[in-house]
Amino acid sequence: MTMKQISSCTLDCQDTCSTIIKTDDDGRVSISGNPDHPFTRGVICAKGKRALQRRTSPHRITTPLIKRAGSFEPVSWDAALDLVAKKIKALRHEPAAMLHVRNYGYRGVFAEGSNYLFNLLGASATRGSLCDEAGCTAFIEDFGALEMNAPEELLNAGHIVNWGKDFSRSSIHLAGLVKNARKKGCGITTISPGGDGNRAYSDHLIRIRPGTDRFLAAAVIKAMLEQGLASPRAMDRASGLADFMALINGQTLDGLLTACDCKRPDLDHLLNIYADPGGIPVASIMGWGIQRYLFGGENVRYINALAFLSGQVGIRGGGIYFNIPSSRSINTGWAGKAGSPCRALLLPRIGLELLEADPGIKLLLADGTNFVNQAPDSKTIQQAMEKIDFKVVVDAFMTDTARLADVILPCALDHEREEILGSCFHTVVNYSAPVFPPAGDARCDFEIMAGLADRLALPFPNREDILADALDINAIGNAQNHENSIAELRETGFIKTAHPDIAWEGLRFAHGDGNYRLPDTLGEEAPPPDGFPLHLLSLVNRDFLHSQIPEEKQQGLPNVWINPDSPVLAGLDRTAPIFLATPLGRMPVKLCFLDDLHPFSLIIRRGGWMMHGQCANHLIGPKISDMGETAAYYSQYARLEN
Ligand SMILES: Nc1nc2c(c(=O)[nH]1)N[C@H]1C(S)=C(S)[C@@H](COP(=O)(O)OP(=O)(O)OC[C@H]3O[C@@H](n4cnc5c(=O)[nH]c(N)nc54)[C@H](O)[C@@H]3O)O[C@H]1N2
Ligand SMILES: Nc1nc2c(c(=O)[nH]1)N[C@H]1C(S)=C(S)[C@@H](COP(=O)(O)OP(=O)(O)OC[C@H]3O[C@@H](n4cnc5c(=O)[nH]c(N)nc54)[C@H](O)[C@@H]3O)O[C@H]1N2
Ligand code: SF4
Ligand SMILES: [Mo]
Repeated sequence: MTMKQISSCTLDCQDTCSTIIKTDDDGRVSISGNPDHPFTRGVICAKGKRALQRRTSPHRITTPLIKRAGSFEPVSWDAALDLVAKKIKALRHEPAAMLHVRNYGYRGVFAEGSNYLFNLLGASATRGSLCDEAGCTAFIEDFGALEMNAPEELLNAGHIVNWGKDFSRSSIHLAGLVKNARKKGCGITTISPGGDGNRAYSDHLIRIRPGTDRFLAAAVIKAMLEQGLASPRAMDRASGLADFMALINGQTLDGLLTACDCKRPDLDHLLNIYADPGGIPVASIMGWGIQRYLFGGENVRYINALAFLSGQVGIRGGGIYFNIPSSRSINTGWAGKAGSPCRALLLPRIGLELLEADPGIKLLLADGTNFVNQAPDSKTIQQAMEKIDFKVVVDAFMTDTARLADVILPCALDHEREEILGSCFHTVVNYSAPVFPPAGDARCDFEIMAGLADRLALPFPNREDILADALDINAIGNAQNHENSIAELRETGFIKTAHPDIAWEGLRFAHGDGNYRLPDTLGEEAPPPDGFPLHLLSLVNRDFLHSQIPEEKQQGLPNVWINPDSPVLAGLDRTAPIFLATPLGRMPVKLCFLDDLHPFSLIIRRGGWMMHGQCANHLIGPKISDMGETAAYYSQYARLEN
């Protein structure tokens, strides 16, 4: 008889799919979507399906490893944990010398274990973001909190304006909703530098110069205000309106359009949508790409301002889609109760931060991240890592980061560990089940951290205590029955949480005065540095999550894409080897073409490993966005050369 177990994908992906793992009589295992899940409805992507192959991959690390004389040797857990504990003990009196680096390689309630331990130690941590803090901070500036309409409200939209989400790559369920909305007659406009997979999803495309959405949004706002088309109700609820109007009045439409390489018909198209007197609801979707720039926060704030001033916020079928906190209905805050880090180094410039840290870092523990590969300025990170006395990496693969460790602790992966997690897009809480025992000697992170705490004679909570507090009672609306809720979660794999479908109904915002905040600056775009005319866009890879790419898929030169009519191709010998170059260095690449890409943009798909010559992050400088201390990867300029 086939056995079915409900679980969930815990990859760092907004969709947070519920899964079913089937094991038949012959022991054959398969994974599919859980059809009962109210949001993900039985559909999962190739990355989620690959969990089974990753679990049994021949490249997987399944025993603890200690580096001796430059090579890794398998050791027992006792030997590995004793050594790590000894090194931590030796630094207990100087906690700042210990750095914990953690990202979202695994998510959930129990995944907070390493944060708990390092908070307890009062060690150094990181701050800033490789992902979405610029946008999140912009939303909080504007609205006072991160909120958005329920995703299903997209089906009530009359028009969807997509500011830089790649529907074909980064979220299959958002793509499904957009497709269904379109079937119901909703128009779709996409604004992007082109070269993405949005054509098949869109009725109208606007090609924009990378990093300049704030100017296009400001141009539409200017035209809207000049023509008296802004919503009086919205204007009434805005703080900073007079200064904002003065700022907009000081701009010319021509100047704004030139800054973003757009034309008057692009502006008119958007004006007709956002300020349609017929009153169709317009939903705006923002990808994370638009905020990976030096002015990433402002890009988001001007799009927000446009949607808000045109009266599209707080209504059914309208609103702005970006993010909700994925921990909204669960309690991941338990780790914070242990204490707090003594200082925080900036993750998007971690290489330089490590080199400059005073007091210096002597011990580093990284879990759930391949930051040497994924953060900008990888070579500097690598050099800085080599200077650190003792490095521990908790991972299941020999990544660019793991390779530099003195000790590797092998972690359990998806479907080998129990987890409760939320989504930053839908409002359902999922349960990820320990369907399989961890491969080989691997252990889940929570146990690894508990083992370290034990050796350090530090307290560590037990699983039952965390479970007892795992769900946010207000969100599940079930105050008397927390235990039943956990039982339900384990049984069905998910629990619905209560949340209003419409964000900001009545235009009451989360700021103290209840008002919306308009931006008061509009950052000018600096010209490209001499000799580096191309915007380097290191975009998501459809088939893999970040650097979680099987090594056998990383052969040959990495592809880069450019518009075949780009003027920068003149003078390039296409028959000779071609290099992608920035002021930081160069790497050999294979040239590919995309007709619709902005002529001064170059696309490389991110995630490839440095050791396989596939990673562009050593060519990307550690630039920081205007808000939220986020890596401004896409503000890197580049060129192609022989
Ligand atoms: N397949 C896959 N899916 C993923 C991930 C993955 O690694 N692989 N990662 C997950 C994570 S953590 C994240 S953060 C998300 C990221 O997913 P997305 O939000 O889709 O983010 P990006 O790939 O950074 O950028 C997406 C698009 O932004 C557009 N873009 C770039 N610059 C600009 C600009 O200046 N203006 C406009 N209008 N558009 C621009 C580009 O056309 C690009 O296709 O995806 C999640 N989903
Ligand atoms: N050039 C460029 N680089 C980027 C971006 C970009 O736009 N351009 N955007 C980035 C974005 S959006 C993000 S979110 C970050 C992602 O940066 P990272 O979070 O560093 O991403 P991953 O490469 O997925 O690395 C996660 C690691 O966690 C491991 N892992 C999986 N499960 C577990 C577990 O249970 N326990 C432990 N301990 N480890 C586990 C995986 O094997 C993997 O090696 O980087 C980004 N890097
Ligand atoms: S990666 Fe995202 S879309 Fe794919 S299965 Fe996991 S949660 Fe679902
Ligand atoms: Mo991300």
